[in-house]
Amino acid sequence: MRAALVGIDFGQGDFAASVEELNLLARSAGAEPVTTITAKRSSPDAAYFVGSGKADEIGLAVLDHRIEIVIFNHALSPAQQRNLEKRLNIRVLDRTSLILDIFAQRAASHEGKLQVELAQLQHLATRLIRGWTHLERQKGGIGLRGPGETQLETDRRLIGERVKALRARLDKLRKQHETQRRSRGRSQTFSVSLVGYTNAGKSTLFNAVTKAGVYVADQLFATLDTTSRRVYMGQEVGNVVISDTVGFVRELPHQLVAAFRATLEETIHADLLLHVVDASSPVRMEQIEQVNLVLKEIGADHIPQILVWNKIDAAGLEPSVERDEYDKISRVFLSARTGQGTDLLRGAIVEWAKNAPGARLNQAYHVDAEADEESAEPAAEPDSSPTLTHVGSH
Ligand SMILES: Nc1nc2c(ncn2[C@@H]2O[C@H](COP(=O)(O)OP(=O)(O)OP(=O)(O)O)[C@@H](O)[C@H]2O)c(=O)[nH]1
Ligand SMILES: [Mg+2]
Repeated sequence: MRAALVGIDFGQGDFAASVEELNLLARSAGAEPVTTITAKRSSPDAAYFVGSGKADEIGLAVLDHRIEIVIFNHALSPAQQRNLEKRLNIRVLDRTSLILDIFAQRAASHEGKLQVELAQLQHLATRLIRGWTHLERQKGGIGLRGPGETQLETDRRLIGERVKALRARLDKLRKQHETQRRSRGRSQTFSVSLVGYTNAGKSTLFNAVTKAGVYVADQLFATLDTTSRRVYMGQEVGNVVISDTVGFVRELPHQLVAAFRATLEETIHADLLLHVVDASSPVRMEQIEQVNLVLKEIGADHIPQILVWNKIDAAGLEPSVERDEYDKISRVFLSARTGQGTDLLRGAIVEWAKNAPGARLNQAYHVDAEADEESAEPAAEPDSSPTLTHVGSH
């Protein structure tokens, strides 16, 4: 599908990089960007987001390049989207819808699909409701209820019901996760979650460390579902659980963050986050900041992090480890692709796991951990003297 990209420079951040990212997002959604239209503004226009002159320029580009869809690098209000579609006579997509669309295409698991549908419906609902109040105000009089409005009301009610059903099902799944996590908590397995900007190389690193065959691709949001693997890290710490998760992006639609709470549960409850950074990206610092913002939004900003500077092969860096002022490992430089430095990361995980609260217990426990997780009864109360109980029972 031939697409025209529209990016407006409001003088914030790295504009070129953000347009380049829109290009990647569009490609990841299956579109083929053939032209990019940019402009500078101090604030968005209320009616068209861009000025009407710019809108006409977009209209010309649509004809010139036989464009099938126009994609904005911004969140458009329902009115702006409608006005643009009318004026340009073509489908207009905003950044939020684009990301929702990629997620919808990628969702593979039952849970992933439910989460995406919930986010999409919530996105749609705000548009319907706003359209509805707008119509209400316009008509105002008694007896002027047209079939259009009745239809809207029905749509809104149906969406409301579906949202409720989806929430209930996701809630049930969330409780199941909680049960699984609690049983793991009982065995005190140290848990590590890979987080980071989309395309940073989380899945590649996950595969390198766990030998799992998770899908890796040079596209945004290749991973949507959380995959966890138990990895034996040697005598001292026994097993740790490592999870690969969905990537983050600048201005991740908040409906998605909320909907993916269940998927991100592993992250929220991890003992340690491996924050994977594409060291070869010129906007890596901005990406780190964006990831930390999302982590804050899901309540995972208090979990200790190791910054993993990945892709050192592309960045021309050497594998190494950096420590903070408390002598804790804070950064590891490696290449998930070539494997350089992955041993340093294993060492870092072992060191963190050894020093974690409950580490001794895990050590005494690791031999039977696998069997115990399967048979553990759900929602056990925390033990008051876990060390003795667990060591004694084996
Ligand atoms: N040069 C280089 N490329 C890498 C390295 N690690 C990953 N890549 C590439 O980066 C791209 C993204 O890798 P993924 O592992 O899918 O990234 P991800 O963070 O899981 O991405 P999402 O799941 O989409 O959020 C792929 O093309 C990888 O081959 C590395 O160490 N060096
Ligand atoms: Mg991935």
